[in-house]
Amino acid sequence: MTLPIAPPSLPLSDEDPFSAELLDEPAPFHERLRDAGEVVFLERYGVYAMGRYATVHAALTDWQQFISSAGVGVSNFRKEQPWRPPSLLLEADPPAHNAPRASLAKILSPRSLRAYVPIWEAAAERHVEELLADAVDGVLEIDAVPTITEAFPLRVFPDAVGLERDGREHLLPYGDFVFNAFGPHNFLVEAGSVGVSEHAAWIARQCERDRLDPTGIGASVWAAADRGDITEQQAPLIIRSILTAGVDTTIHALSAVLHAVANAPNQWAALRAEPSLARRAFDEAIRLESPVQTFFRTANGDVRIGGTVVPDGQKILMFLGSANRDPRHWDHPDDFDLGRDPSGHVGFGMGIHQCVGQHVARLEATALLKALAARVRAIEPAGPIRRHLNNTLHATASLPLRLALA
Ligand code: OVM
Repeated sequence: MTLPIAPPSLPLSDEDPFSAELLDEPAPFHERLRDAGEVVFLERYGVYAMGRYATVHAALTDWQQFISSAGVGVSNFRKEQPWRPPSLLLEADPPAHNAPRASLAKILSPRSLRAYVPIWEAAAERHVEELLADAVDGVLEIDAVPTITEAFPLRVFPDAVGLERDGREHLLPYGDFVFNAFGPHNFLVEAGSVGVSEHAAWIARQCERDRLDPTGIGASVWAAADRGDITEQQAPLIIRSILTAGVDTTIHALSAVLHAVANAPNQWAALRAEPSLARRAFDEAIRLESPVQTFFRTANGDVRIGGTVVPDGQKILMFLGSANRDPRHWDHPDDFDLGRDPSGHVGFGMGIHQCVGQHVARLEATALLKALAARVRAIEPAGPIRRHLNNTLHATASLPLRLALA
């Protein structure tokens, strides 16, 4: 394969952001990337990259020049076949993007989700109560990943979508594979390939009308097809997006917020004193940890970014995680600070593709944080966090915590 050659004058980097080392600890690389320039050429992959807030934000909000329909991974749909039918949301531009987006945005709007608020709040309270029942002398040591950050979303989300019980264990590995597959065909894609066709087949079956509980979110996508908002061919692919993008992301975001409060005890105290800060805590943790680290766009025509021209068809890697800690935009960017307004972070993206499921994620997170704040006086690390490597996600394999009961 011949890779594009960078134009002279462009800053170059021979680092591999998809190596185990940089995926495990991306922050030092992000700083080098931001300092190298507005746009940097990654020689290993023959792609352009940006790590500064201003350029990442500008590209995300310019869907005409930074298109998604050629794929948002490193491989270019203009030249290669995608490994699965492209997403109608993530991998589409207007006008094709419009109807699926508008339809799903309505289904996942705060207003439509209101019915789930009391259900998820009660589920969070029960979840925390059951967990804390194992405390000894008012203290509980846990790995928060299996017991909270995976367990709670898996307790509420698949039921809300209306999935059958059997086979739900496919959800996490399927999502993990999709997020790996946006990156290069490296050791992570290789390892994840085992079983992916079974995961994908199960996911595809759950998108069928007859499989879905008639009261759930999946059924409301089919109802949109019945109204003519979307076509019957579009409905299953939109449900596939919900199942792909709605599980791993939320889980790793919940790990991010628990990791953040465990390492900032005064911020946990502030949240306990003012539980309405739960929403801000979640967004500040998304800013700080950026569970979705990167997405690509493709230059539509020769695209000028500051002093650089990215030629038509070239891939541009946007480092959301780097933009979210750019000191050119954020004060003390590496601190978890509930005193700041984190809005404008690009952890959910920005512009027409900004996360359509963000209200679902916020609802899960605030229900859980409020339930914990009511019962847990202090949270501290009980061992080092262990990362789960993924080409796109900043993910957590293990998060040992010590909880002191209120
Ligand atoms: C989709 C999809 C998959 C992965 C991520 C995502 C963050 C969307 O299938 O639409 O958005």
